[in-house]
Amino acid sequence: MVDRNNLFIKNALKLYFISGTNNVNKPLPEVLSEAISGGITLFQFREKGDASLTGRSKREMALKLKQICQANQIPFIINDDVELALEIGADGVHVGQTDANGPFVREKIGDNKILGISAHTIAEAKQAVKDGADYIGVGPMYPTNSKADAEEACGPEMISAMREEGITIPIVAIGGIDIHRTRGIAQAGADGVSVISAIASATSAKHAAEQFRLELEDL
Ligand code: TZP
Ligand code: MG
Repeated sequence: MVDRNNLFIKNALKLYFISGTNNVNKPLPEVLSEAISGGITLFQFREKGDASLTGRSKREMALKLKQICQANQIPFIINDDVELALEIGADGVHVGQTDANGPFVREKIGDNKILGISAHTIAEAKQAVKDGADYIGVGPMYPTNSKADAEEACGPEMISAMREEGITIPIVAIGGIDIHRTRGIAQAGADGVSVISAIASATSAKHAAEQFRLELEDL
């Protein structure tokens, strides 16, 4: 069972690493372990694109990644695949606007798993809150090459606008985030940053994660 109170989630969102096997240049379990030793606070397995794993090989990879997260007390979230999350006992599921809807996912996963929902607009954010999201992922903040069908970049202003509109649930920013963009995003009202390439494509995932943690330290 995972703690779903706001404070726990907000802390876990601080440095949220997302990756699939297509985002890395060496075995994903290795990159995940390095990123954990550098200080990531949450991990999402997001297996997308050409030649991505499916079926049994996807399940085996997910299990391996879950075990690494569990051994290090890092919550483990699966993108989109509710069945897989239930099957292997992940800590939560993240869905986008074109995936299964929030209430359906909440019904399936029950009250003991984290539900994350992507939101690009204030209306989507308000709906996500109603739909039982534990946190929302807001973006893309900046242009990104890591998502084929990404919406137009909205910038950290979208997060400040959501906060002004009374959205108080945990928010993590996503999309084109590097270390230099982290401070402005936190100042706009995000609880943390989520990144794919800044950690997955770094020469050292550990060093990249450490740099983010240093930047986030006093925020
Ligand atoms: N959703 C919005 S942008 C994005 C996702 C999954 C990709 C983020 O990847 P990167 O490499 O950190 O820009
Ligand atoms: Mg999706």
